[in-house]
Amino acid sequence: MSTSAKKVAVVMGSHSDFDVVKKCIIILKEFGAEYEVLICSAHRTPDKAAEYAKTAEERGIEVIIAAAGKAAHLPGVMAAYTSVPVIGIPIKSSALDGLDSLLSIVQMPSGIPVACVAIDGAENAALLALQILSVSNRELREKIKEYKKKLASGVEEKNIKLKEILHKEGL
Ligand code: RP5
Repeated sequence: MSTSAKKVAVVMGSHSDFDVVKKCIIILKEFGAEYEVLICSAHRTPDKAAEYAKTAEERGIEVIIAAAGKAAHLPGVMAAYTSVPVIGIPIKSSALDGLDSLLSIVQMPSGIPVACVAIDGAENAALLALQILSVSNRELREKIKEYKKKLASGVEEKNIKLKEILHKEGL
C-alpha cells in the first residue's frame, strides 16, 4: 500500500468480505492508485463508520468503495456522512445469494446516492473509482484507455482461437 496521501478508501463490513474485496485492491494497485483499506461495520462499529466517513474528505479521500453483505448498510451510511462519492459492492454472503445486499445498496433514498456494481463486482468498483479519479488526472485516464484496448484485443485473440476450433471440428 502506498504511504502517500490516500485517494481511495476501501472499506468492508467484515473480514469475511476480504476474498472478494481483494480483487478490487489488486486493480487499484495495478493502476498505481493510492488507497487505504479498513474493516468497518455499519452495525457492529457504527460510530467508527460514521467517523471514518465524516473525516474522509479532510484525509484526502476522493472516492470511497464500500463492500458489504446481507443487510448491506455500510455504503449508505458512508454516503450519509460525506459528500465524497461512494461505490457499493454487494457481497454474496448469505442464504439469499447477495440479492439482499444488492437491494440494500441500490435502493438509496433520493439525495444520498450510492453507485452500485454487480454482486461481488469488486473489479468494476475499482475501475469505476479510477474513472472518477481520472476526471482530474490525465495520466490515469490514458491508463484506463490502454486497459480497455487490452480488453478488446483479448476478445480478438479469443475470436482467432474460436475460428481455429471451429475449423478443426468442421463446424
Ligand atoms: C455484513 O455481514 C458484512 O459485510 C458481511 O458481508 C456479512 C457477514 O459478516 P460476518 O458475520 O461474516 O462477519 O455486515
